Amino acid sequence: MTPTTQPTLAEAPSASTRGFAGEVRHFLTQQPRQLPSRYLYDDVGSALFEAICRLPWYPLTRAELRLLEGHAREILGAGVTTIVELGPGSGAKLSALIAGAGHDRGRLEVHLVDVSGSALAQAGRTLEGHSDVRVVAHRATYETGLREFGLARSNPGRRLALFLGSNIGNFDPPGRDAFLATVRSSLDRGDALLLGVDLVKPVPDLLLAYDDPLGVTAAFNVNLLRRINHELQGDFDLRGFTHRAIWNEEASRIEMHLRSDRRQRVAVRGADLAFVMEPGETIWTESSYKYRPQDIVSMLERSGFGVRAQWIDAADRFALTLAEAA
Ligand code: AVJ
Repeated sequence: MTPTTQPTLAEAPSASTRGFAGEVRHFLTQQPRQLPSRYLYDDVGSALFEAICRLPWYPLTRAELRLLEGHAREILGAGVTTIVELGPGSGAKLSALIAGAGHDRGRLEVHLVDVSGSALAQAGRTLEGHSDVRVVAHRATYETGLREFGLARSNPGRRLALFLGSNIGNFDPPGRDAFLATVRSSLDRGDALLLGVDLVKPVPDLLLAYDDPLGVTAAFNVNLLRRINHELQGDFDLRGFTHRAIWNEEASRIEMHLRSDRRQRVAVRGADLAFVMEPGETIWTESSYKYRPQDIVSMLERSGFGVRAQWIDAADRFALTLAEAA
């Protein structure tokens, strides 16, 4: 996809619906049944996720914002002229980082990579208020967006890649390492990566963050079935499934599942799929890996980075790690 200066607003083409159908078919017929977590974020899912970020039981977003504001000068100092953010969401964090760096920073070129046109449009609007910031939107996957960014070496100076919100937690370890290698290859030696990662913390805190008493996370999870019903002519009974969050100690991850309350038949016409779910059988919809600070240093070093700084929010157990491409 070609970089454009205007965020794109067009809706996903039908090719992506076919991709969705194929993936739904593939993953729902695995044992255990599963669905890729990136499909949680349609319009309703994105709104529910924004609500989750404001819940008292999900402190991750606020902790990260405090760290970004508190260390903005160290992060954006040292001659950064170009930023690429993978999955900018509303653009609020990047905006806080830029504001926190104050007025002595120079011009910035900011590349935003997201598959969602509406996220790009929103982030573009959020950044409009900053002077001397040029925004380039890439409506693309992380891999494609990074490749475009790596090729578009228009600006001299250091580049900084941002991967925030503990989104890296959704990757399993092999996927995570492949992703970090892709990021590294889009950067030159001396460029930087800022990684926001949620840390291992007491299990009751983790469970509350992913199974909140208001049921917002449950709605976020069940919405994936509603999306399948809506986009792929499915007939999931939304009241026939219960949200489950479990801590998998061995794998160091929270898992979200949708548990079938009874034996029930499910058909998804648009994915050419029909199956029976047994009582208690689950669909695994998300993994959210939690790390220890030293794990983050190690994974970055294995992927061709040297860690320059690591800031930790002691209360909410969240880490921001600044690394340099070696
Ligand atoms: C956006 C993937 C970082 O794993 O904490 C929030 C998504 N899932 N509540 C996370 C999420 C349930 C979130 N990430």
